[in-house]
Amino acid sequence: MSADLLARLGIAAVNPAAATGDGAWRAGTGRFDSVNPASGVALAAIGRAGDDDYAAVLEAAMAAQKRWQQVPAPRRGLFVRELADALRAVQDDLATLVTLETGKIRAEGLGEVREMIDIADFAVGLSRQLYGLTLASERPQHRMMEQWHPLGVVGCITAFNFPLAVWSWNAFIAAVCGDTVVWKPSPKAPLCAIAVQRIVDRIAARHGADGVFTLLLADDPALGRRLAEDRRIALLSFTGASSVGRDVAARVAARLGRCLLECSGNNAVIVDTAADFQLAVPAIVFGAIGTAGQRCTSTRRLIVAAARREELVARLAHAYGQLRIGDPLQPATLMGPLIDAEAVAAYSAALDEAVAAGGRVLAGGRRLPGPGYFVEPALVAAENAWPVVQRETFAPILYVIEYSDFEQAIALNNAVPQGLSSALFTLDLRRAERFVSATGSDCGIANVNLGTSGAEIGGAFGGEKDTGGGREAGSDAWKSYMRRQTNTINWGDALPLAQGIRFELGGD
Ligand code: UN1
Repeated sequence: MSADLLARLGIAAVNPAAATGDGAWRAGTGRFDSVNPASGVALAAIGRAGDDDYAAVLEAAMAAQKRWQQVPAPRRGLFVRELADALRAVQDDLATLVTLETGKIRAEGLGEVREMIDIADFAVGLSRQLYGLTLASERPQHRMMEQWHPLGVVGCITAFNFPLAVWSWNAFIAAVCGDTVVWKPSPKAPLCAIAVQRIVDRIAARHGADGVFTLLLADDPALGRRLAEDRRIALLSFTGASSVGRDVAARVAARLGRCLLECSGNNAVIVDTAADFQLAVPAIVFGAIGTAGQRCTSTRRLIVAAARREELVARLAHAYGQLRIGDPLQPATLMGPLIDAEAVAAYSAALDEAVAAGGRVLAGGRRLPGPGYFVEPALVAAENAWPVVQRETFAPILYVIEYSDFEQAIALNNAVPQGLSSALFTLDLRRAERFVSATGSDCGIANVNLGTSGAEIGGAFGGEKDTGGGREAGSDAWKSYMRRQTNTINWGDALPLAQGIRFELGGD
């Protein structure tokens, strides 16, 4: 069944390493495998992009951008609209591929493709709304305005956990903005990228969009570093761990380039004395175990009012005991595997470290027998200051931390290096507003009575501190993909200077 599906999506037993976006593909040098984390078995082999492939892709992206920036934005939107139609037509197959390659459950695979379609629809509308301001000039007979011009070639480095959606947040917005996009997907999810590039290949030529979306596949970090150091990359969008993001940012900064970072989260849910457990319990469980705890928005810390701790832990432990863990393709499964053996080792190491620090495992916490990289989600009584709690471990571990007064809960929420997402459960209006006020949560996302993950595309997505400060997807995140030009037009017959400066040339 999976061989048929792969063939329908244009995936062979051995696949190429790079696509120049005009329907042509390049074999690369060497190979690596894409592995199904639910079975540990290789799905297909992929070529590894080398120097020549890199050169060819960058050249194609540069040349395409020179043309593409001249296409009117609403017409650029038509390309994205047709991609959205094509995605709708294959959403079932594509969702299954997401599940096969990343192990996320089928409902989440479908959600991922839905997220692509949503951002495509958003980008189509945006293609008619790339507006600038007009401003009042201090000089007579002068007009001042801002224009937003295409930026250039955008590099897009994505992680395995959202192998499609995060690319589409960047790529569809960048494309309507007049940029071209070089994609370097995670080596743990290359087949998803190949399947999407095949769809792009079918559609691009009709829209004059050859080379707008290109692809480079490799399993070594050299390729990412190369993109970071390449002056031709006007913007580098990076999604992944803060430790890598820090290195990417330094390399991009050394050439005074721009980057857009979407790095680690360490997201907390606060459960207040006035919380409605009907909402809080399912939201916490989905936040902590959704995508097997491998979202940057996953709930990692539970900050609970002392008076409600016992009841909440009992309800969560009960829910954890009922979870159906297993084959992510089965509709009844709620949690699939971790991505690989390394992720299982990181899960075990984090639990050991928490226990050594004095933590108590309240539920779950065992590795499950293979094949595949399955673990039980864990609930661990912990303290916020422990180094293991301060770190992002990409696994379904939820640290339970107690608080006595609400101000302390906000302080605990903020007392980690990361600042992506946060949530508060309360029916108390004052506390809800306090949480989202300027001195409340310090995160890019702060929700009330819903969980930390599962953001809609319409909002700007990203976070502060070690999360990197970038904003992607909706709202005015498009501005990162364009360059702003300030224009002042003098339509009079005199040359008044700004700031009232008098500068009169002598003579008569
Ligand atoms: C990520 O994990 O990198 O808000 C992105 C969410 C998803 C996106 C997560 N819409 O959980």
